Amino acid sequence: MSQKLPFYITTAIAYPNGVPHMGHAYEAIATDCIARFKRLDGYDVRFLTGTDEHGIKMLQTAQKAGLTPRELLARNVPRFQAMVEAFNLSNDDFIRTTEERHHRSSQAIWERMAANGDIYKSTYAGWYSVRDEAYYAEEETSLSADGVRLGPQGTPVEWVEEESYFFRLSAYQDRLLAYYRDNPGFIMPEARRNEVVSFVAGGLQDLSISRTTFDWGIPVPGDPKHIMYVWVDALTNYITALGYPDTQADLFKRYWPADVHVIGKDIIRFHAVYWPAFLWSAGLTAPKRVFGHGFLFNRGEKMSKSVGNVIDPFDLAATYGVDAIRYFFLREVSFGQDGSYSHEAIVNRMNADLANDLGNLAQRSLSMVAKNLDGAVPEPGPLSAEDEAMLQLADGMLEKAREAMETQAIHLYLNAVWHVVAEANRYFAAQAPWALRKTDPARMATVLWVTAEVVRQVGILAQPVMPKSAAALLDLVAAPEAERSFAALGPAGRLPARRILPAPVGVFPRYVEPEA
Ligand code: ME8
Repeated sequence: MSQKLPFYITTAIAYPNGVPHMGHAYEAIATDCIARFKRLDGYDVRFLTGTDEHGIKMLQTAQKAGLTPRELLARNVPRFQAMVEAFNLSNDDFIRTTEERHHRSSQAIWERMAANGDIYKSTYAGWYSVRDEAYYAEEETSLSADGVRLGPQGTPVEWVEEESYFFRLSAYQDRLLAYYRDNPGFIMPEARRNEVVSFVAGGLQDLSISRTTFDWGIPVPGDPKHIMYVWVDALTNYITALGYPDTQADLFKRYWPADVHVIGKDIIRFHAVYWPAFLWSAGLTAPKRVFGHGFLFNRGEKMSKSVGNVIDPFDLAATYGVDAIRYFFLREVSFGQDGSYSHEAIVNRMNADLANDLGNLAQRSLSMVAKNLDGAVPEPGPLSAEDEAMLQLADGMLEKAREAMETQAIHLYLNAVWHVVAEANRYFAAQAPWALRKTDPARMATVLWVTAEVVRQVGILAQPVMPKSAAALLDLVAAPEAERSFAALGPAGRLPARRILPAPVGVFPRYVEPEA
């Protein structure tokens, strides 16, 4: 077995009651960036994504379209799988909750929770939001101006009264609070943690975990008139994919507990309250971290089908390119905060950060190597204070990036890398190697070597965010496959003199507005 440290990371599993929207793609891209970063940093990474296919929302959407739930899935799930391809995700597995392995696993966790005395039968009478697939206490709901009762996320709730199994969530209040206290990094970012702590400290009600009025779900073991509440089955996906209920399975032993569940802020309660309690009840350990990212808005407005501003991620990728979109969202939005996007903002990042700052730096320096040095990496002469300072900055990127990624601060990792890109542009302009060509060719060679070395290191560190373009950048400095991980950063991987470089080609296209 690998000597590498394991790292297990997951996205939420999306409801395929519609096609994927940019919020889904955003979560997937961010999680992929973290997974790739950890892989390049020497971890044995397992990355899971998938689809959440049960529940009354799926059933109602299918009925409205005159379809069975399975027909609706056949229509939409391939779109989520296509999104995985289109955005170049590096997931190791794609779980669908209608799979047999998942039914087995969900029934097993139920049986373990029941055996632990945490499940009992009673009657549920209370509010339910189909859109959120969530039960809410009366005091969490309110009446809208037109008399509709709404849950805390603004979605309509309906009154439900039926026989139901309950999970003894109330019994876990103290243990949850102790877990939050002893593991301050469990819920990130901090605003989300405070929200959860005050919810739990306010007192926990037992949770209704089965329904009898529809049958699109996983039957309760021994009482198939009941189907499981969709969130019991949904959360279990994270262990199904590791082989649960076989806790001796290689994957389970190696990767559980998860290092990070990346999810949106609207579903933090399920992950940070219900999920650890279910796991403890079943005799398993809680995940190490739940990271609740923010919501994306289109020009500051919430995406909604009725407003007609839902952006198709496939359209965005086709218009600007996959890597440009990945870069834009991860650089522009502080991970954990809400973010907004617009055509102008995307074009600005593409042209300023990518085409100008990074693309031109590579193009200008490497085309001088091609023209003046027959495409061979020069032997650097004695290094000036400016050269040393530039190299030191480049060598320092990894530490800053790592520190940022310890807390999933993807934007800070990218800031650290692009700060070096900006400094390298300043260095290149100040050293003016084109002017040295005649006056001091040895000095020109040194400046070109330093710049190419910075391009090499930036190329390595840009791989998690822009896998294809960064690979193309590394091709330009002829980096061998074995020297593209973080182990090749810093002095260890310095660009060797006399390496022959290919003719430089542009890697980052400038966005040009199509003719009206
Ligand atoms: O919640 N911006 O599925 P889902 C950013 N099946 N993220 C967004 C977003 C937006 N505008 N809209 C949604 C579910 N998301 C459950 C999850 S996990 C065991 C079960 C995020 O399709 C959302 O926060 O409604 C969630 O993390 C993910 O997309 C899937 O949302």
